[in-house]
Parts: sequence; C-alpha cells; structure tokens
Amino acid sequence: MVRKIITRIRYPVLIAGVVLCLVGIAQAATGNIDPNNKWAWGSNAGWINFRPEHGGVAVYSDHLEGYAWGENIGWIRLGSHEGGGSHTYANDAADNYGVNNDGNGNLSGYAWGTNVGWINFNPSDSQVTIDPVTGEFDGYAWAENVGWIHFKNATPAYNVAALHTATGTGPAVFDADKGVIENLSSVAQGALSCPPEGKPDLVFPHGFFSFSVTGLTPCQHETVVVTITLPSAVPTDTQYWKCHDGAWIDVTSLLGDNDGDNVLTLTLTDGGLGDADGECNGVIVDPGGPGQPPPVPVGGFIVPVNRLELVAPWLGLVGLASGAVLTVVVVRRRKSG
Ligand SMILES: [Ca+2]
Ligand SMILES: [Ca+2]
Repeated sequence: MVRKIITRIRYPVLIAGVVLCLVGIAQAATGNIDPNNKWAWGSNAGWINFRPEHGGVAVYSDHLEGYAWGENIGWIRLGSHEGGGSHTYANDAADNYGVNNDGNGNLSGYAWGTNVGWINFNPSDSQVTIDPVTGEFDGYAWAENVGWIHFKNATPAYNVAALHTATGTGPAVFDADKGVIENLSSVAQGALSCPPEGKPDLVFPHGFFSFSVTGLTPCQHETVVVTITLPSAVPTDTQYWKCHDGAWIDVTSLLGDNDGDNVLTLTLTDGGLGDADGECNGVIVDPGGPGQPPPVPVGGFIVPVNRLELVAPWLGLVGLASGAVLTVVVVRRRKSG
C-alpha cells in the first residue's frame, strides 16, 4: 500500500519530462537483444518487440536502456539514460527513471510508455529476471494501464534474450558509430577454429564475439568505431585477438579507450586489419575477443598447496584446547563429587 501511494505521487511529477524524452527515437541504438528472441506478450498489450527496426533495448550489467515497440501500445522506453557506460536509476524524477539490473539479472524500477504509463519490473507478485548465463528474460512486469507483460512462455513459445558472454560473466553490448551491427553472438574459446598453437599467453575472461557491420558504403574503406561494453572492468594491458582462418591475429592496435574500465573501442576499416573478409565490400567481420595477461602468482612462482598441511597446526591447537577444557571439567567434577 505504501509503495502504491509513493508511486502515484511520483507519476505526475515525472510525466511531463518523460513525454519530451520520447521524441527522437529514430536515431536510437540497436541494443543487444537476440533477433530470434525479442518478443514479450501481454493480454492487453499484445506483442512487444524488444529489438524493433528503429530502436532496440540494451541490457547492461547495472541498467537497461533504449526502446521497445508494442503493436498495440507504441514505444516503451526502458530508461531515461542513454549512451551506455555505468548507470543506476534513482526512479524519483523525470530524468532518472528506468530499469536497473543488480548484476545478477534481478531487474527493478520502471519503464515508461506514452500510452500505457509506468511499467514496474519488480511488482509485488513477480519480478522480471535475466538468466546471468543465457541472457534469457523471465517473469512478469506490471503496467498500470494494461496489466501483466510476460517475458518467457513455452506454448506459444516466446522469449526476450540479451547477448551475454560465452563465459557467463554477464551482458555485453556492441554499438557502432555507423552502419548496423548484425549477427552478433558470443563464442566460447572451444568453438573457435584456431588451435592452441599460436594462442597468446592470455586469458579471455569474457570469451569471444563474432559480428558484422553492414550498411557501409562499398569500396570507400569506411572506418567504424565499435564501442564494446563488457560486464566488468578489464585491465589497461588488455589486448584484442582474432581467430581468422585457423590463425591467431593480434589486433590490439585497433583497441581504444583501454583505460581500466569495462568499455573498450575497436576501430575497424572495411578491407583493412580487423576485417576478416579482407575486402572493401562494405561488410566487416570480426571474430575475436579481449584478452589479458594471466594473474601473476604471488612471490613469482606457483607452489602446489596441500590444504591439510596448512590446517594441521591449527587442528593441533584446537585438539590441545579441547583436551584442556575436558581436563578442567573432569577435575571440577571430581572435586565436587
Ligand atoms: Ca574504457
Ligand atoms: Ca569487408
């Protein structure tokens, strides 16, 4: 009850600003929703597309942003923030409403639709969740004007799913400054065609990614900057390696914004380094991933740890202590007896 009163007071304050924010959707980014799993359903709302042609929702490890499109209800904005990076919505004013992700896929907060009002992702009887490994949404959101919106169903089968890394570390977002990113998928190291020979001495905590950038002008050697947002920060000595035709290729020279946070850029040129098809055909293909040197062992070398050896002295102390306590008890009993 208290929650309802608070949100009702909040609505009029927010509405004016929100309506203005919905203008200009045409330039919105594509997001990271799986093109084959982009549908949610509501009995009153109808089908809701989380990867529509002009919009798209992006799932980050701490928040959601972007736009979904409902056939009966129009645009839904997942949050007032745009441009990725790190963000958490306070949900107490027109310029800071949105859906938060706790990092484990538990969503909360509010989306907004001009025609349907507030959509609560953590209502009292349900919660929308995202599987941290598969990226699949589940559960129900509650829209004040159109009721429940369901994110995963068996019959008929529908689901919304966001790109998550192949290593299960969380969501990843790829955004190009021109053209359109297509066929984006996460790739496990074991699925690459490259052999262990020639593999750099690096660990790839977020696995690998495959994608193409379409919509470039053919044979203009256009350059595209792809912004990659990873689930967690990577160190400043991160490298980017590709697996192309069975060979490992270092394309770290294409890497930018490598400053220790979770956002990297890749500058790709059609037909140049980083373009796996090697042709100026307006399509850039780039299977690869960010790798970092393995952690340096303390002391400069690794010693196998025998856990029993480590705890043995402590077990001895515990044994001595219990023996002493028993002795005291026995002595006292004899005295009192
Ligand atoms: Ca960065
Ligand atoms: Ca090309």
